[in-house]
Amino acid sequence: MVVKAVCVINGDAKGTVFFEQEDNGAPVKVTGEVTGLGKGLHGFHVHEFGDNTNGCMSSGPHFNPHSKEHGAPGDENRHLGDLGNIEASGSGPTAVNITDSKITLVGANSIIGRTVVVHADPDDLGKGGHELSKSTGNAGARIGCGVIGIAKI
Ligand SMILES: [Cu+2]
Ligand SMILES: [Zn+2]
Repeated sequence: MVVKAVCVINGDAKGTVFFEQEDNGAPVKVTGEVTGLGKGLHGFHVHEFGDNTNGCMSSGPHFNPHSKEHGAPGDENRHLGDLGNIEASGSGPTAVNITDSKITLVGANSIIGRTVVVHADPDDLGKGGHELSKSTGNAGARIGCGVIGIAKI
């Protein structure tokens, strides 16, 4: 059974992102658009809490139910929420087009009810050598976020 979720991102960066998973265990397709981004790479993550009471800060750290280090989407040792970067061209909306085989929309580790955060800076994917590389990718400020909800099919 196909499961669909949606996230409306608000802040200096705004957008809508859709999530779709064909079956439990299948990869999740993440598609959509974000506006308001400066040219270049911007960290793009699922953070732990679907709590925006104090803006994007209330969403907590990267969603990490398996107690791993921050990494690249293709790494085995990565947070579940590590979706890497999206790249803004500097003109027009930034497309989001990610297929990820670690996140899921079903079961105990579902990302539904958690928060997508878009960052001001590039995610160094754990390899930047900065003190924050292994926790946040040193991706800087949280410039847009939104809670992931169940989508109307
Ligand atoms: Cu983040
Ligand atoms: Zn992470």
